[in-house]
Amino acid sequence: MAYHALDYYGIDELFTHEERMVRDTVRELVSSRVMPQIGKHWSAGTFPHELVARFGELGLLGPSLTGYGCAGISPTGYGLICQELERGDSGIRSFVSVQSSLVMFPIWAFGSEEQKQKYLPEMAAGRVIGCFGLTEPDFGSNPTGMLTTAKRVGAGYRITGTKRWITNGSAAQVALVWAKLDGTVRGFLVPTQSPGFAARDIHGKWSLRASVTSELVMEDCEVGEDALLPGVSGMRGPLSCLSQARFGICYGAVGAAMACYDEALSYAKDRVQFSKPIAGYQLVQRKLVDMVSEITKAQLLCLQLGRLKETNRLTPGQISLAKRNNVAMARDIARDARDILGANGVTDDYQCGRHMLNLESVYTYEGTHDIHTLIVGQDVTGLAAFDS
Ligand code: TGC
Ligand code: FAD
Repeated sequence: MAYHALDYYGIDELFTHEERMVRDTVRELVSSRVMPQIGKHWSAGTFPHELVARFGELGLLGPSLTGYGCAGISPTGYGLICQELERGDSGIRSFVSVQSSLVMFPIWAFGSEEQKQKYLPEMAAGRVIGCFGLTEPDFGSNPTGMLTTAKRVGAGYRITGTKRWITNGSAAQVALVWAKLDGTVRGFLVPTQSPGFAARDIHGKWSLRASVTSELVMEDCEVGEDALLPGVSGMRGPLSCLSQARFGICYGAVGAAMACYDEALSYAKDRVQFSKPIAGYQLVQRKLVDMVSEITKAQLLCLQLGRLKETNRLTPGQISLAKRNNVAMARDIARDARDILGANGVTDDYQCGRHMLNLESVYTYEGTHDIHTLIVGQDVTGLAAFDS
């Protein structure tokens, strides 16, 4: 089925020529390379690794970073890349979010010159894959409580602990592991071949099936002095990375919603029940119009989010508000699209069921919907409601 991207308010004209070019390139890539095979990968629970080199060639990895082989496009351009990739599948966008925002960004922002030279050009080309280890089995929404520790030994560090739910975990050559060194959270670039490091995949997911999700186990894992990210300490380190990735997710969720709307509209125009296509019935039109309304609002939110970021005015609270709104919006639209498709909507002949299940993970990761409620709640009231 040809894809018709919803743009009810002509928002397209508010993007720069370069942003439109990048978006159209990724849209075409998703149509030609992702859509024909994503259903198969999702069913098999495999990630399409063959796409990674192409992402590198097109400059989609770390795209808004400058230097070191990165494309240096605008934050809005990065957002549009996420939108288009998630139109294909949330797992594909996750790969790019983790590589770009959660691993390349902190190396670029907090790494030594040697670390930047060593990792960034290889990661931009897709020859080295990274993962981001923050969450632990008992510390998800509250990563500050992490148990993973690093101790100084000789000319390096010994890391001990377990990270869980780590995207790209077993596919990565380098893991950015957050661990407490003398009680303070620090970032360590751990080569995954290091002695004492193991990545075990988590199976049985009914969401983000076309994405690698792993547990990282570090038992006296020894790394060199050069593994420590020198430029940041405390929770500001991982939370700064999350701000970058959440920004991309705000756009990505819109892409998933646009895919579901497009499928539902096309199906409703074709599917005849009683005397006419179901698109001609008021109740179905109400669902489609609600989708147009919510997607259009989310697109405008994203546009302003990008412009605020480009002028260094974007706050974590504003990102949380958009992550919370846009992912919930996409999750609702995926479910309504599935409803419009009737029984066909529960089969993998159509994509809305896959998006619906993927969006359950997106609703939870990078801060759950409720945690983002509390972040914005704290921002507007000045009172934190996370604890007690
Ligand atoms: P808090 O005491 O408020 O702040 C600690 C320090 O961090 C600073 N800060 C931020 N800096 C940059 N960006 C942000 N968004 C920031 N938020 C806070 C803050 O100014 C302070 O700095 P300093 O210098 O004064 O020390 O933070 P807290 O430790 O109490 O945390 C509160 C809370 C609940 C908001 C935080 O823990 C949180 O966001 N929890 C949710 C956990 C989460 O989102 N995990 C995601 C794991 S990664 C993932 O899911 C990847 S999915 C794969 C994919 O992306 O596709
Ligand atoms: P919990 O924190 O146990 O939350 C469970 C429920 O309790 C939620 O509804 C939550 O909103 C609620 N809750 C928690 N605290 C409060 C509170 N104070 N007030 C009110 N309600 C509360 N992590 C990484 O570090 N790197 C990755 O690459 C990564 N990839 C992921 C990929 C997938 C597919 C998934 C599913 C997760 C991934 N995660 C990753 C982990 C993700 O960030 C966590 O799952 C998320 O932060 C939530 O933590 P949790 O699952 O432990 O849930």
